[in-house]
Amino acid sequence: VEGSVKTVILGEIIFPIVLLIFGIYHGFMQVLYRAGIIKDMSFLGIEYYQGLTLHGVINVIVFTTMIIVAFGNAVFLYYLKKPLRPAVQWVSFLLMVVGTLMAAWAMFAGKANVLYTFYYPLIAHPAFYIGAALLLVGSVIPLFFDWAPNYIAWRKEHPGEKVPLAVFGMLVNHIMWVIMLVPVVIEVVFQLIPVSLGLISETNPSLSRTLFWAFGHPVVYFWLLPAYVMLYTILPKIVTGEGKLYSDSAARFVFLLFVLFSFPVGLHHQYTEPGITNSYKLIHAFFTLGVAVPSLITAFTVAASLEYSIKSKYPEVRNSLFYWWTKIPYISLEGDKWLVSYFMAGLFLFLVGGITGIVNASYNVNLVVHNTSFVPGHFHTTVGGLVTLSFLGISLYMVSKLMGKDIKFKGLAVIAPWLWWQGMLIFEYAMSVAGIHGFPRRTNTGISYLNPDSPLYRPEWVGYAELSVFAGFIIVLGFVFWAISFFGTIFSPKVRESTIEFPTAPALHDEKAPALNRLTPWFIVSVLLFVLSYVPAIYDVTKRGVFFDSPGYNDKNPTPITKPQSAKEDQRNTAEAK
Ligand code: HAS
Ligand code: HEM
Repeated sequence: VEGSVKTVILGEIIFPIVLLIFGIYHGFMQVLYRAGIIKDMSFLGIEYYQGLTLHGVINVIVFTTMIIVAFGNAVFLYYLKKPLRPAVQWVSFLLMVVGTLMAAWAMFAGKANVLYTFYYPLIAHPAFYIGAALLLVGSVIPLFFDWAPNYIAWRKEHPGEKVPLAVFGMLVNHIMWVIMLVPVVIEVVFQLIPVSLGLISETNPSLSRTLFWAFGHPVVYFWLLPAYVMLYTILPKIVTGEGKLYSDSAARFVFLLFVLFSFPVGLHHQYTEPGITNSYKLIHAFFTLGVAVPSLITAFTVAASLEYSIKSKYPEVRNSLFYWWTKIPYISLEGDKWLVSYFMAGLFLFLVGGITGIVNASYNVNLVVHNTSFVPGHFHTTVGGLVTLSFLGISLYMVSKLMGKDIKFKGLAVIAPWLWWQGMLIFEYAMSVAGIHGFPRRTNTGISYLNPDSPLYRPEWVGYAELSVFAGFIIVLGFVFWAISFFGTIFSPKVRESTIEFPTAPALHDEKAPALNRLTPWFIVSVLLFVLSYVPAIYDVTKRGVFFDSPGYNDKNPTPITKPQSAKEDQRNTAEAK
């Protein structure tokens, strides 16, 4: 790979990773605030909710989106062997960078303390929303102008052949991305930007939350599926050097099940909201349990691929039930095996993330854990676990290939994911157990519940908060090890031609399954399910029951920052009466 497309892909990796340093820093600040080690509303000029917003937005909106686009570009380039268009790539990259910088300005200037979920009635500076919109627009451009045309051309040239699995997964994922953006774009364009610009003074917060979560849960699968692509294509190969994926059809079926079940689930974030009828929430609860199924199939297929590959290479463990686990190269410097550490550490974390996800999803059990630290415990082992580890691993891999450099400080790069795994596991334990005992999320507990001088003091939470500081320290250490290897590699001399290639496992079972290669029917059913599952909820929050518009608020003051409509109307009525 040469020329400007290479520069763009490298930019899509290095730019968000530089920002991730701030993102991780603010994660560490969070544990310090919550344990009362920082007993203040701000630190070094950054306020508590400002830091929490920076942490969430950088880590799960900017970092994930840009790495997914970079990985997608590399996947399409390598597997389809068709060039990407430099103009398309530059427009996409620059939109993402400019958008991110606009949103970053608003956040750093303290004008967007609205958290990464940014739904109403919290309201930010317009630069935050417009910046986020540019980032999202930039991220879909490669799909329309590079990936889809190349995919169509490839299919014409290879009639009857299956498109490579990695391309299939990334394509499905990005089409899902475009669909899930629809509700959040409606929210941003018709509710948030108009209020933020002062064009309207009130809007409906229940509607805003419902539109946000119609995007906010599917988006977790947008983060997850690229990691699954790596688990299906790369991991089985590198675990022994000549391993195989257990079943190609199972992998494709998994991606298609996500197409069906990722959308009708958002109400599981709103179980506690009185404005939506319970039975619709229950329907979303059932679909949520349904969306766990493709992950259970993945657990089976990945484990079967590992078992098959290890047992083929080491006949001495062929008859063992569990002993073959010991042959997995958890820590190995040989060839590409260092990447195994990232995937295995991620998988072990995801097992916990899956269990806690099912706890969250179980309607009545959710009432115990909702809005407690149980929830951040859950998602630091999903998006902060498997997803981040896979993305860190693949970023290091792609940078070394694209720049033609050897991986430097490989020893640190191999230990890093295990430190991350250990830290996140402890963090998850501390947050989840404390959460079951009521420890709240999104709260500066150091100046309230964990402050012995406060009437709110809850000593039973102190130990868990302190344990999460210890965990945070281990995770940060893991990140530093990774960063030394990453930047060491970038600044080392070039030793070979720049290229992009991915180790790819052939499939053991590779049947032709035409139904799994036609995307359109799956997406039609998916959109229908999405719309049908949301019609009653949207009706509830706009037309039925208790619904009303509200003025906007910021995080500092419980008084409205936009003028209430009713006051304006009152004035007009009074004026008319006069
Ligand atoms: Fe979640 C809240 C339910 C998956 C992220 N989730 C969140 C939030 C985030 C998030 C960010 O139902 C917080 C939003 C906020 O700020 O309020 N989640 C689920 C369920 C799943 C799930 C049922 N979540 C994810 C993934 C995420 C993510 C993936 C990011 C990438 N989540 C919820 C619910 C809430 C929620 C409620 C709202 C809570 C509330 O009250 O606010 C499922 O998709 C999980 C399925 C996963 C599995 C695990 C399979 C295991 C595998 C590993 C196998 C290991 C192997 C190793 C093979 C069933 C694949 C073998 C090793 C050998 C040696 C052999
Ligand atoms: C929130 C710690 C890394 C995503 C938090 C919170 C803490 C924390 C303590 C606040 C919980 C609350 O009060 O609700 C850390 C530490 C990290 C780390 C110590 C590593 C050193 C990550 C990573 C990701 C991530 C890698 C994702 C890629 C999030 C998100 C939130 C969050 C989305 C929610 C923000 C919100 O509620 O608005 N983190 N985190 N974190 N973290 Fe992390």
